[in-house]
Formats: sequence, structure tokens, C-alpha cells
Amino acid sequence: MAVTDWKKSVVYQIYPKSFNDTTGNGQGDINGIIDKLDYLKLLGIDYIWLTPVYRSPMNDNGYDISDYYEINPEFGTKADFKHLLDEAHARGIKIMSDIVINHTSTHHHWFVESRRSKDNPYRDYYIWKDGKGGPPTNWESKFGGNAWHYDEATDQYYLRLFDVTQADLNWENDAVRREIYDMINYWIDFGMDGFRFDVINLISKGAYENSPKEGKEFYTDGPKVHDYLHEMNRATFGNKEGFMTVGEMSSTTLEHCIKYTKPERQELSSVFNFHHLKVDYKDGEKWSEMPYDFIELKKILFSWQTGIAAGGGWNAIFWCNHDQPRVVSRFGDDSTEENRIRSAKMLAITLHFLQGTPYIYQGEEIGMTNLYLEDISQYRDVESLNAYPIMLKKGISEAQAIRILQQKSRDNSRSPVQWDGSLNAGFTTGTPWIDVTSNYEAINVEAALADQESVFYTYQKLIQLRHELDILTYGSIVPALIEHPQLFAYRREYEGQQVTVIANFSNETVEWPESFNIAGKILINNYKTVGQKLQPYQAVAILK
Ligand code: TEU
Repeated sequence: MAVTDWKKSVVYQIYPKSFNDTTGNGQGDINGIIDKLDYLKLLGIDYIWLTPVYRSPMNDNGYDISDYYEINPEFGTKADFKHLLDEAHARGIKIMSDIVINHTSTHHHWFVESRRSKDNPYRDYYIWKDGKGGPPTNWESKFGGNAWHYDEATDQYYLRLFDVTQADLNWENDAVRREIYDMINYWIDFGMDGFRFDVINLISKGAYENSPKEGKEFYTDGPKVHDYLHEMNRATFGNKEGFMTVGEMSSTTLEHCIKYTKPERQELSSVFNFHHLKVDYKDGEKWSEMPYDFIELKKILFSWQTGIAAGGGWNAIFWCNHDQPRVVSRFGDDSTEENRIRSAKMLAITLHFLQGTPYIYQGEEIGMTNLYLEDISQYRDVESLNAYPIMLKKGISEAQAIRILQQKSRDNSRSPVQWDGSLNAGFTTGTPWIDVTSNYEAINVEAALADQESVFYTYQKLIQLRHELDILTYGSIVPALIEHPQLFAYRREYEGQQVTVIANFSNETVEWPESFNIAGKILINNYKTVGQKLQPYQAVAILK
């Protein structure tokens, strides 16, 4: 049953390049998604978030768009895309597409023009500055190196917060904003049901000054970002009933996220923030080795849960996406098959009872693990390939750098979806663009569907519960046992009802805390029974 209230919906993220290949070229495509819609219907999701399928040189797998109005031929045609929308809609599934408007590819014709001369009409579509005996400021790119790239043709630098082939757009320019709103309206008319906006809180740059750190403070949640989002809302999707938007917010704050999502401000419906996914960064450094800090993980998630609710905003809730390692390898336990299954279910239960819109990343629903590539030649991700030499330069050994990539690389979640136990996990008949995870013979969709006890059916059940029980959408959240070293626990409360969630994040049995009354109806449990003690990775939700 399709839900009518967008707040009750569950989103499934598809990274098309790794989803399902129907042409044999080793890369997934739009027709491959159509072929799997019945599977997604069985899972029960409401929306698909499709990462970018527009024309792109694919240096950053589509986050470098060279034409917003065309589909990348590697993925299919516009007719295929229309077909996908129709087939999804016929099954009650909506589609949110990804809009990347902080930057374009340097192959975009705007940039090709812009770089030609200082007086080109497209010059001010991007951010060009004179050097100061070197780059204009010391800001660092998110993908390593200085954020300014020198261009000989006009002896100036352009800003690129990501790869050198991703030039930041100049939102100060009215013409740029108009072009963007026209493009968004084009896709709304095409039949889109929602959008995910890439790094949307970086669009408003403040002063171009040197920073004591990497420069984030000058462009994160910048001075005009709320004005721009409000303007965009009014000019595009704002009056479309039930249209869902989610903004990806880099290094943002709770205060800003309340503003981005408070309905009366007319900006966005919901936000992703990443603070809870930095609990395994040593001193804030992603490329480091550190066991994750469990108590910190809870504290961050809870502060966003209660904070957003108090401010009247709305969270997107998630463990994984195409930029993150696989959650079962990160906060769960993939060391044995038994622990993998238990901990994948535990993580699902812990997340899906929180408040906000839950996101499931392709393969998460069968408990896919990290890819664990062993040699740098096997890596494909531009961020990882930029980071590797930087790590070596810092004195990190090759062996340690690979160990770090095995934990943190974005390629971990970009390996092909494991459909069955046949060659290449049933993803392609050709050579996959990136290696298939070696455990595909045991972990795959076909095997998961055949086993009523598989991780898949836990996700299916959780989606059903979200649709059925209003308390999961509207209930307030009451964190519990925050300092407990092994248990993740909270309550939801709504109209006299209470749901209690308790999960054991450890591989040991743990005493049931005295303050926890277990009377009530068990909504879900990843073990057969509930006893005096919580079993390793046990997670239970109880309704009273
Ligand atoms: O990601 C934004 C971002 O800053 C991170 O999540 C990032 O990918 C980084 O790896 C964290 O270490 C978005 C997209 O999701 C990502 O795939 C793109 O590469 C990026 O924007 C640029 O468009």
C-alpha cells in the first residue's frame, strides 16, 4: 500500500552504476532498475532516490554533470528514464532524483565558455579570482589539495570544493539561479516526485579569506543559503502537494537544519547530516584508523533527534549511502555469518524506530559488507585515489593506507549489488567496472528471499511497521541509557502509546537494565525469544 503522507515514507537509494547491468558493459543502467522494481515493491519502499544519471564524464560517477537536460548514454535514454518513472508509478513507487547544483563538470558548456575569457558572458557563472602569489586562499578541497585551480588561459583561479573537474557555480549571479530553477522545473514537468539536493548548504560563499583550518567556515551554511533555498522553493517545487525534498548538508549545524526544514520557512522537507558518521574519525580526520565511539554515536543521534523535533524540523535517518562504508562492517560485525546477520538486523531495528525519514542504501537490506579491496589498482573512487598519495606523503605506510581505505573508502559501498550466486553476482554478464565483493555466493538477494530469517525480511517488516504505526512517524523520542557502553535504547511516545527499543551493540550477553519493563507486544525481535539477558546483537522493539 502506497502511503499518502510523505512523512511515513521509506526511501531506497539506488546507485545505478552498481545496481543492475542489462547491456553487458559492466555498468548498471536504467533498464536494470526497471527489471528490479518488483523486488523493491516486495521490500515495500515508497521512494527511490536515484543518484545522478545525467550526462557526465563520470569523474565522480555523475556528481560532475556536463548537461542537466540529457541522460548519460551509459545509463540509457530519456525514453528509458520516462519508462522507469511510469513503471515505478504503476507500482506505487515514487522517484526522487539527485540535483547537483553546487558545481558542474568542467565539461559543462557553461564552464567551457566561462574559461575562454574574462569577458565571456558565462564568466560569472563560476567563481574566478586572481592569485595572490599562489592560490587566492588556503582553502582545502574536500577531495584533497588546494580548493582553487589555476587556469592558464586567463591567468586566474576557479573554485572547486570537490574534484578539479567539478567547478563551483556562482550563486550570486541571478542568471545562474534562473537557469537552475528552469532546469528543476523541467524535471518536475517530466514527472519527478522529489529531489535530493547534493551538498546544498555549500552554495552560498561568504568572504574569500584565508582560514586557520580548511576554509569550511566561509562557505558552510553560508550567508545567503536560506534566501536561496526559499527562492528556489518558491520558483520550483514549493507548491507541489506531497513533493519530497532532502538536502545533503555538509558539516552543518542543528540550528541551520531546523531552518532548512521548518515547513513555514518554505525551504526543504528534510535534511541529511553526517555528524554521527564521523565517530570513527581520529581527531576529525577521515583517513585514520580508529574504533568507532559508541557512546558518541548515540549522543549525536539523540541530540539531532530531540533537537530537530523541538525545533519543528525533519531529519532523514540513515546508516549508509554511496559515500559511506557498509554499516554492518562499520558499526556491526561481519566477522562471522551469524554475527553479520544478527548485527545487520540490529542496526536496521535501531535506526528504523527513530524519528525522521528512513533511507536504505542498495544492498543494505541483505546485509552487504565492505568490499575490502587489497590493492590500490582495484580502487575506482576519485576521493580514495586522491587521498592515497596524500596519506603516503604524510608518512603513512602503504599497508596502513590500504587498511584505512578498506575501512573508509567510498568504494566499499559501490561494489555491485549481489543478486545471486552466479558469476559477478548476477550483476553483469560482462566485466564489472569495480570488483564484486568476494562473499557474493553466500550473501545475495536470491538467497535472502529464500530464507524467511534473512536480513531482507527484517527490513520488509520494519517498513510495514512504519506504514502501520503512526507513533513511529509522529511519536516523540525519549533517549535512554545514554552512557551504557553496550546498549542503544530509546522510547517513542504518542497518544498514550509507547514503543521501547533496546539493542545490544556488543557480541556479549548483557543484563536487561532494571529500569526497562519488557511487558507489552513485541513488534520485532531478531531472536526467537526475549529472556533475562539480551543476547549478542539482540534488538527488540515493544509496544505498550
Ligand atoms: O557528497 C558530499 C560530501 O562532502 C561527502 O559525503 C563526501 O563524499 C566525502 O567523501 C566525505 O568524506 C556529495 C555526493 O554524495 C558525493 O558522492 C559527491 O562526490 C560530492 O557530493 C560532490 O558532488
